[in-house]
Amino acid sequence: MQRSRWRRLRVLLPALGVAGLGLAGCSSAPASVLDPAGPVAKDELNLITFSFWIMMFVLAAVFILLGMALWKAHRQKQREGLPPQTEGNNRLEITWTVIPVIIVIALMVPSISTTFRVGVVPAQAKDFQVTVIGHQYWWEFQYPGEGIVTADELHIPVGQEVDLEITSTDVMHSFWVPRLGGKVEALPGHVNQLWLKADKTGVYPGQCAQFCGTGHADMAFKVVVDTPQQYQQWVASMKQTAATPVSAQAQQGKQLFQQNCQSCHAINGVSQGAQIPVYGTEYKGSMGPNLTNFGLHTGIAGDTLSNTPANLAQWIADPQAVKPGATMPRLGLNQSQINAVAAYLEGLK
Ligand SMILES: [Cu+2]
Repeated sequence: MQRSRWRRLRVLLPALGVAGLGLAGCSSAPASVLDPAGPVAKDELNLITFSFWIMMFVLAAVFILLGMALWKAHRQKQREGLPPQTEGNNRLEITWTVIPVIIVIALMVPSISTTFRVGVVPAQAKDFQVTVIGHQYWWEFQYPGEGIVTADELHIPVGQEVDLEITSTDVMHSFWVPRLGGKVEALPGHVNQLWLKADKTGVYPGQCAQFCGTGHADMAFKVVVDTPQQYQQWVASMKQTAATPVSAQAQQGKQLFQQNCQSCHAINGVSQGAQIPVYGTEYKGSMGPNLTNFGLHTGIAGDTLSNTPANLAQWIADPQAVKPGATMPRLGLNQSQINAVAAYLEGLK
């Protein structure tokens, strides 16, 4: 009996060790809440850390008491009959009522204060509003102050408080950038607010955190945190009319785009209406991601593929094969036409 117990322990302990090492690896993941890069995420990590140590304390107390009880029972195994029966121990009952109440209050006070603190949008964020719209299965970012629209890559300047007005056009989504903080539902017909600030430049992965349909797992995006100069350059490039393509292949691609794609996708200066995106209004080409400056994007198809001509051609040829559930149809183009569209789009930068 005792030998089989040891055998089980011999399997269990290394398994726990491997699980521990695996969890320790979480902190270096690119989308980890344990590696915050802004004040909201830091505030939230403080709460996570505080709650974690309280729970570790409870876990340790339970295991120590359990160990003591087992040890005591083990030493007394020769005893026959029932142990002394006690009932109505007031001191014990008060202790195991008061201690959990104290623990719950200790968790409740910082939880409520953090929730309210991060919920107050700072005045500076009012100067920088972005409308975030969840779609099955991609994210639209509208900058009403600048009159620009982009998809799946949210550009913000470093050190700037950003006010995100989050909504959805179809089902419930959830906007989440683990390293910058917050996780807010995107609901159709309702606008939720979330503010963020990034302390360091870089690229921060985001993900839809609410199951929204078949393509949910492929509904990723990036927050690109630029220096103020880089951000201004990006804004200027987004406001420009798309350059006329030079190569014959890209020219053919533009024609094919206008024949096959522009009823769903807008490009500044190419499809009418692309320059007047106003929140809450439908404009020509607003069904799918706005493709202005497409060549600058690092990811495509909800950030499932890196943006290369070959990947783009693969995506155009059969969107369902790349991202099951995607609403983009197969256009029935032949390979040379697909390559032409890819060449045209990759040249937009
Ligand atoms: Cu979603």
